[in-house]
Amino acid sequence: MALRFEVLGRFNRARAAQLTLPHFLCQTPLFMPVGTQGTIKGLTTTQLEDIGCQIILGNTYHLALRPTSELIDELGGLHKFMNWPRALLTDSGGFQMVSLLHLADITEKGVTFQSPVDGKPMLLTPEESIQIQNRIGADIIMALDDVVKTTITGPRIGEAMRRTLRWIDRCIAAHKRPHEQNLFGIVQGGLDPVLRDECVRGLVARDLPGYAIGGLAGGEDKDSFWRVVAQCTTTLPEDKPRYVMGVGYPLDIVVCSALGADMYDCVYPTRTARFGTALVPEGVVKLKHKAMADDTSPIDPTCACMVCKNYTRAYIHCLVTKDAMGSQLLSYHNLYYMMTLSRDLHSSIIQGRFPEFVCKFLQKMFPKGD
Ligand code: PRF
Ligand code: ZN
Repeated sequence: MALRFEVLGRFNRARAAQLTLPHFLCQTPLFMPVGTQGTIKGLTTTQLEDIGCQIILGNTYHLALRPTSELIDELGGLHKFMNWPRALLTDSGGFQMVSLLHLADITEKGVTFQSPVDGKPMLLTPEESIQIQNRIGADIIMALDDVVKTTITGPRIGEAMRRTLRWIDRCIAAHKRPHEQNLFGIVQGGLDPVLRDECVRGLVARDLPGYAIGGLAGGEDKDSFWRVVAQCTTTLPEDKPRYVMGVGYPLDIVVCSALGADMYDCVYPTRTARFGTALVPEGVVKLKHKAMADDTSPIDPTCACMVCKNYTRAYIHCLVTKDAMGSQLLSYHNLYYMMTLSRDLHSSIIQGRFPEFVCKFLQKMFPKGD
């Protein structure tokens, strides 16, 4: 195991912890921005450090195609290649292929897909995913899982969960750097509590350094989503980190943290920035809206970020569809907002004022009369 997870404080099921990874000492709950191609679009790694990002996510599938994992390995690993001194996590690639390439096909061997480079069929096996992730060198690597949408029903859900459990053994056997990189298992099983329970027990028996809750945030209703998170967090071990994959709406992060989850990732804050949307305590501000054209206030007057200290809504409105700087400034602010949210969750849990924090958060987001 290449991590330490120390719970520093609790409030009911919520926990605040210190997660010590090979490249960084992280405070949880934490949000991980997604840097698909070895970059968080439009931001330098120095800016990411300024914002307070502790760990960022890269995708095995994208990095394996370009620049290739062999080249990253040769050049000294992804940390060095992208000049990021802090922690990194790579996702295994299966989910990205299934969600991006609708032609992907899953068999017991692995995930087959058509290469976007030359159209030839390619196969990503659990062994290959781990080998690629070992070359990339992230602090946390993810097992290859069989992901199905939570909105489908029937025997495919159980099949995918059982395959995910069979693949975890192939991933563990293929993992060559357990002292430098932490392999997390992924709980699947759709919305079925019996399948989720079987998957949790199967993964916990493998005594992995951390566990992810997968297969969510794919169009299911909030009640079902939160119920699965609640079930998994109550059955996963207390002394290991719990990561809810693909979750990034601020409200979901607050709810999942109250339910005992520790880590999150999502493209939402940076993707929505590129569409001209800023995250604020009241919800969102759409900078493209014509009302912004002569608004001389900052995006969020209560935000202490570089963008809110220096630029007006009017200026960002003017840039937003015309110059890359518009989405860069919005991405900066949105990630600052996510880091502030993570820190506030951590400190409010430690200081015993988590309920007050949640009340204030909800009152701002849903003011009376709305
Ligand atoms: N599995 C993997 N990556 C993911 C997910 C998953 O279930 C999700 C949730 N839909 C986001 N990213 N490997
Ligand atoms: Zn700001």
